Amino acid sequence: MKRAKFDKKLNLIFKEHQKLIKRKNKKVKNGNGIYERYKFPVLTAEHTPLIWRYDLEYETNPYFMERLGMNTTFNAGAIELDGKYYLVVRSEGVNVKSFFAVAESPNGIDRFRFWDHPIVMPVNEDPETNVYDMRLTKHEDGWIYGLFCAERKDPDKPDDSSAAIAACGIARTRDLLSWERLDDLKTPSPQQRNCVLHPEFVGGKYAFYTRPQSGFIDTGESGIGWGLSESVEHAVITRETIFDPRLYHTVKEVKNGQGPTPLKTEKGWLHMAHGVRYTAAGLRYVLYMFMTGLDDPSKVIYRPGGHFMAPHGKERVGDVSNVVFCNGWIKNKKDEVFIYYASSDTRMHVATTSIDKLLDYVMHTPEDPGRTGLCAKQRDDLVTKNLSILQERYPDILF
Ligand code: M1P
Repeated sequence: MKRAKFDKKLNLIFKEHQKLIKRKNKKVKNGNGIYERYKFPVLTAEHTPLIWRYDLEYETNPYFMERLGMNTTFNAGAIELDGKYYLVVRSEGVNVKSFFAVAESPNGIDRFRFWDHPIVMPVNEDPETNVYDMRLTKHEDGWIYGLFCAERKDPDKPDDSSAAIAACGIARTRDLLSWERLDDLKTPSPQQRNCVLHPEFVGGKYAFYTRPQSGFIDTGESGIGWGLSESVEHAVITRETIFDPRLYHTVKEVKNGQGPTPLKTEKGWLHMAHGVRYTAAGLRYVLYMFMTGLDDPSKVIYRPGGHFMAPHGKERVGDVSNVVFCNGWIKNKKDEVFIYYASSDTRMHVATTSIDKLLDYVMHTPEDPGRTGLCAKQRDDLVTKNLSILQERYPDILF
């Protein structure tokens, strides 16, 4: 390629990239009344800075090739700071290693722009091979904590090249720019993923949501767990209790995991979680919600039945298809809620709602009664009520 052509291409891709970053998002009309989805993903691999991917020196990249390609941007932690919306994104290169990178937006629904530099997370004495799925917590101790999965090869299974150990890595920051790495969380379980720090002290201790597992893939006796630690710098949980177990023939039949840090409301703590089921097409990940008590954040007080969100349309296809996953949401000063969810381990989306709507959803959606006959009866009761309303007030609608 001639120098002039190289320069032309460089100018063109920067212009195109800028157009993508500045693109306005649009609400999709006629949602389900609970939240609104948006037309465009908020972040894709194409949104990652060109300076992450290309070598812009003509002499060392005469064909203008991507030297370090990006594969996906997904499973982002989220936080609001001084009125701006920040995502700490699981950014995966084509070499399947993830790293964290900050993207910010002025309004939370579009114009997310990655910071120039990715986060080079400090490591402790046993550097991990991969990191992913950060949950951000503004803790009452004044720090912002990021809890994430730190994955290492299982040293006890040298012949199995897929055998891994997942641990909960912990880092803290004040500005998302510089990070202090703390010890990994120690719990009775050999594996941990989907760990989240509760934003308040409980009995003077740091409180963690956990997800113990017997193996990297096998969950064993699993579910969303809870444990307390005296210290966060050297966090150790000696007693871990499961308060939201996986359950036969539900959206969390195979496994589940706490999503983002729960949101405090006057009625209780709002939780988002993911539930996983085996199907003939493989695993299916959906989101579900529940509420825990203000007096005890590990006691479920409302449990709306079924999924809150499932993969929809184009969201169903990606690197790992049929997955929605959420580890970040933001409640702003107006009590609007921005739910950041990833589809199929590939891209980030936003859905918007409000605290009032989520409370209504969580407190008034009937629980899963557990078996088909009771479910049919539950629906039949609603039908009877609605028919009488229609006959009385909207008779013209009936046909
Ligand atoms: O591929 C779907 C998800 O699988 C894992 O989630 P879990 O720990 O619940 O099995 C994680 O690797 C997650 O990042 C991924 O989105």
